[in-house]
Amino acid sequence: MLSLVIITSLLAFASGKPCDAEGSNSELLLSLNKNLLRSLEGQDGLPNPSVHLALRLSDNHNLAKESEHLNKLKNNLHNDIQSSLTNSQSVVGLLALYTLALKSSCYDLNTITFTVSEKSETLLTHLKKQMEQEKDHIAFSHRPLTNYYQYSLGVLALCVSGIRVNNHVSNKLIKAVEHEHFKHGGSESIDTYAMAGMALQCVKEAGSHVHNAAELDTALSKIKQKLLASRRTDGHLGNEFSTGLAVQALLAMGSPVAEYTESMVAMRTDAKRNAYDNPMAISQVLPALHQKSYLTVKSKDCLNEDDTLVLEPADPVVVLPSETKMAVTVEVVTSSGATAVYSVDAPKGSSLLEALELLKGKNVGFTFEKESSLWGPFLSVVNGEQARQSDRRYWHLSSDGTALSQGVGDFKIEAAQKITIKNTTY
Ligand code: B12
Repeated sequence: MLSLVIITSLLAFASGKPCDAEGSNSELLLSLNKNLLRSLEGQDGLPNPSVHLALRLSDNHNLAKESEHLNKLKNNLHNDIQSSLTNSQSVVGLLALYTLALKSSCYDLNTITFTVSEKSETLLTHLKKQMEQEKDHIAFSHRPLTNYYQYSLGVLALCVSGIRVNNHVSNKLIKAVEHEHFKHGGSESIDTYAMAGMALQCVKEAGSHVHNAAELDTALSKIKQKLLASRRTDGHLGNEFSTGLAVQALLAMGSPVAEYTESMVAMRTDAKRNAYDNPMAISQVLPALHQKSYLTVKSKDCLNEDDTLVLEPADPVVVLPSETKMAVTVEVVTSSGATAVYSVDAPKGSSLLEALELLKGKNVGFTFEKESSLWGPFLSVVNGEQARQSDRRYWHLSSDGTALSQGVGDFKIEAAQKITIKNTTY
């Protein structure tokens, strides 16, 4: 027995990975995997295709729960997309995530159809058509109808499904990389560079982009350079929430391990301090921690899969509002520049959403509305003024002058502060 322990320790030492570190990493992966699986249970609203994709890219599975979720996607998400298509809305990102989710479950994509104007066509045909519309919109106004993140998702989903991506469509993405058009609010969108990287890497590997092979390579090198240049001293690429996608892109591009080791460590540290409690955040980080990218969906065969992931019954957690109150000043800046200032005392640890609800309840003139999205509640109307996607405007959130990296549902009030909600163009 003793000799076995010594041999195991020696082997671990020789491979440079101490046993307990490796053990605790796989425990961490398992716990993130379980959290993601558990998120399916309390899910109100639409089933999340990004969560499905991440569950399917994991090493451990609960095949019954995954197949139940697949059915929900095929019903509820399908119906939602159907009504958007009927209303001629651009839903290229959702169509792409739905495609990736189905493909990750090895589902026959040709059997999925939508009917518009009494004509039934497959999911992939609709995705192709929406990408054409997005491309035409870029040609006309230099930006997609949605955004370049969704445009990249569209290219990626078509490509991993074995569809030859129209050269004009991929060229628009290549040009956007060249002209650095990937912005999130005022700063560079590392998430978008990452998604574009995976999409263009897939196009390169498909070998269909022969005419502009050199331009494609230049775009890929530029993306890689952008991702690496975004590395912070703590190892994150961009911020906590873009690191998962950025590492996925580096993996897809075949980067050497040394280029993403620090970022892996940063993500594990985040996971240990429960920074990823939003299922959407876990869904983008978990594949990277499994050393996989969305590109691996292409070769997924769904054979001989593990089926050992079980959820222990969760202890009911009752969170009582804290007795300690934090003074929050809320400043609203409308599109005309008019400013209104309010104050509210919010329990320490409450979400910004809860604080805003308290403020609304004080009947001092502050009102707001939210829309649901895959990331949670998105603030859409404040004091009766809507910041609309169609006008390229949104309500930007900041605390004491620093942009929030989370939305109203996730950001917690831990200290007294001034929250600014500003109607901003993008
Ligand atoms: C594009 C984008 C935007 C655009 C969306 C409009 C558009 N048409 O382009 C704009 C610039 C408006 C935006 C705003 C914000 N964003 Co943003 N956004 C993205 C990005 C790059 C892609 C989203 C997307 O299209 N997904 C694909 C589609 C299929 O999914 P979807 O859920 O249907 O998409 C919609 C929602 O995601 C929503 N949305 C966009 N951002 C956010 C942020 C939050 C918190 C919520 C709830 C919803 C939301 O807009 C999308 C389009 O309609 C993601 C990157 C990522 N990794 O996901 C960041 C991302 C989601 N955004 C983020 C943040 C922090 C914000 C802001 C809170 C920034 C701020 N300080 O104000 C605000 C939202 C404030 C509010 N009003 O509630 C973070 C969220 C992290 C987190 N833990 O919650 C991300 C992950 C970027 C990052 N790495 O930091 N965003």
